[in-house]
Amino acid sequence: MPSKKTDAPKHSEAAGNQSPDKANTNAKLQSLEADRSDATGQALRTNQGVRISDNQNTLKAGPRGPSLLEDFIMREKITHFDHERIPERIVHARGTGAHGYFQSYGCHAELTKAGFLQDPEKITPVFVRFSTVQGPRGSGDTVRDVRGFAVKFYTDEGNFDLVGNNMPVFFIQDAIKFPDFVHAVKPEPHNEMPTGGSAHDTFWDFVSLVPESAHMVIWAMSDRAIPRSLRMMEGFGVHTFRLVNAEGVASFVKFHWKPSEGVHSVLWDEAQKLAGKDTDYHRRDLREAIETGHYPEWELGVQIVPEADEHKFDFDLLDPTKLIPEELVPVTPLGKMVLNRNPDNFFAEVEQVAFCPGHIVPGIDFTNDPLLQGRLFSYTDTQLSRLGGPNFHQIPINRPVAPFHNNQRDAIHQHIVHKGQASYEPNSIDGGWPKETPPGARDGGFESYQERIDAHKIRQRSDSFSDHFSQARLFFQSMSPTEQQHIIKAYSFELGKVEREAIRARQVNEILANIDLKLAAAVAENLGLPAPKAGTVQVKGSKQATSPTLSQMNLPGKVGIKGRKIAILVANGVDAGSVDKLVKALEAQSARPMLLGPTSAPVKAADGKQLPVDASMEGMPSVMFDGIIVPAGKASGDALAGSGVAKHFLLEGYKHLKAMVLTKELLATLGLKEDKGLLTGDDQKTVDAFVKAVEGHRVWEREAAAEAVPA
Ligand code: HDD
Repeated sequence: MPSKKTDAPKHSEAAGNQSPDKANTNAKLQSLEADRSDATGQALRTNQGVRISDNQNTLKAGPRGPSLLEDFIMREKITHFDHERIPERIVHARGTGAHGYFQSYGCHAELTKAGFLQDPEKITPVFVRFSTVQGPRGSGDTVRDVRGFAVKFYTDEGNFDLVGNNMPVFFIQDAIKFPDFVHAVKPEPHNEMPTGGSAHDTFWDFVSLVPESAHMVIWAMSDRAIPRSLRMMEGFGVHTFRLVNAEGVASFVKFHWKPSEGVHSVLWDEAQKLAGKDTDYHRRDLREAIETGHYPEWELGVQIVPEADEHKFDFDLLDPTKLIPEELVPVTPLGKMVLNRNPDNFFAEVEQVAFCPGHIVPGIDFTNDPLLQGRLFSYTDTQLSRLGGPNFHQIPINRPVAPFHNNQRDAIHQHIVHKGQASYEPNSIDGGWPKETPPGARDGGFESYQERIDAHKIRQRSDSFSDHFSQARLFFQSMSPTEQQHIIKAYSFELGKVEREAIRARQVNEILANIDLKLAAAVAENLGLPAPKAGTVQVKGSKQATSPTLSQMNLPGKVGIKGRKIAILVANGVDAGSVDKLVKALEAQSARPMLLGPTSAPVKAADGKQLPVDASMEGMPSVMFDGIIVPAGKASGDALAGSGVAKHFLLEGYKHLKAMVLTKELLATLGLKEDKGLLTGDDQKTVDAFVKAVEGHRVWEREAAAEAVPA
């Protein structure tokens, strides 16, 4: 579909040049194409378009006789089925995605000439895929792992893929180590265990031998690795990129996504339970949030470093194991992204979407970060085996909205019927089309930033990449005491699963001791190892002691309890008025209240009316909720107090530090004490306090008291 007229169009397909008959035929063909994706009202047919009369029985010689080879209908169906699976992603296989849009806050022309960042009126479609890293396609959502955060911007100047993670640094500095790292973290080759996690010998063997991983590993041992929701994660482009303006002036930037719902995590015990009780927890959460109109939003921002300041930091901007503390360079907001449409078909969209950090548009450019440089090769390469050939850009989810004409031809799965005689350039036969566009301020062809390079060809790591512990220390010291305890427990849990004592000891003595001696001592104690007295290297130390924005306790949301799931436990005899009041109050806050009964059957309220429930307490256990309420009603309160399932639900919610409203009687039965987030009553004051507690995500003050409650 050429968009420009040729000088001498020999094979023009512009509608204006077509005969009415041809236009008619084309319209008919297009409507046939549309019919293929929507089967409503359509007859069942073979792939060749033949109507099928019997989809239940193979063609046989008699009702009890052998099947006949000539049954082309059965053969076609089974053959297609036999080839339904494609290779899963080598990493980030488990994921989910959503459509949405990006809108710039204003014109950022001083920074970049990228068209989608010039005009606040412009809506750029996006597709986002979130993922875990280690586990296969069917693995659990809530495992301890890094989360992928990949965004495809379908800009009118071409696709821009920002293929990041929910952590701002990476495990290794050079792409040549990526296969080693991935082999170490993946399930072990002899037994294919564990699925989805890093608590095993090969991972800890590798990271304890590769100190550059220390910073990323401590992020992975923090609560960031067990997010409450994909909606509640920050995203990071990780590498330093360049933005280039129309004058050719470049700035270094780090990309950030800031979620409007804040940065929140589940507790480790919840994460483990959820992995069994709802393997699809994050997938479901995102889908339901969009379905119910609670659209997740992120602000895209950049930390900007002028070219002249490249060497002003005590770390190298090209080192992907380093972040720029936000206190040194604040994040400048550029625009916002809203996810507002679920995919229609998981395979076609989420499974087939193909990201690549090399997909950039004019106004954005790379740096010499050796990890980024290797990624530029790897992603397209992997699609060749995953998606079967070099035409994966023609799959609908990958297709740019910008036109893409060139002289690349043929290859497997070619969907475009290229017209014209010339598939080379220059040509005179097809008027010379398609032609190059000279670089220019706007609408120019892509031009690489003209960085001057004068160097020897060598295999060598820069000295400026050699400090591996300062920022890991900065991270640990920036955590709240609660977060520090979670990190200690995570290292202890993971290393506790490592069978070889030498690996445990190496991690404690040669890595943790260089990060923080208190951290090392606490983990050593939990593993029954002697506490190290000193680190093994001289750590330069960061210029700043703490960076508050690293602690997610300092990253609350801006949208109250929007989209938070609240369980309302009901049983026969519940006060329907109390339930109604609570539901309305929560819906007014854009939360998602759900009624849970002893079974999925409706309960009989005190006024005799039937009250339908959304699920049973067993079907939707407490780990799926952000807050729990027991409404008024003597008989229903007694029923819950007599139910082991209900008591477990409530105690578990208490243990997981959730905001709760109970009746006074239930509070006494469970032997719990009121606290900032454990309330009684159903008046407005109680509801307000409950909402505030949910907004705070967890009642951290309760942590010590909750320790004594059995899991
Ligand atoms: Fe990667 C997938 C993020 C380093 C090679 N990577 C992949 C995805 C994300 C990231 C989010 C999933 C994309 C999707 O949803 O389809 N990767 C990162 C980040 C990195 C990183 C933030 C470091 C800063 N990756 C990295 C290196 C290499 C790769 C150094 C290879 C040299 N990554 C791949 C891959 C994958 C991939 C093998 C697997 C599936 C795919 O690309 O499409 O090519």
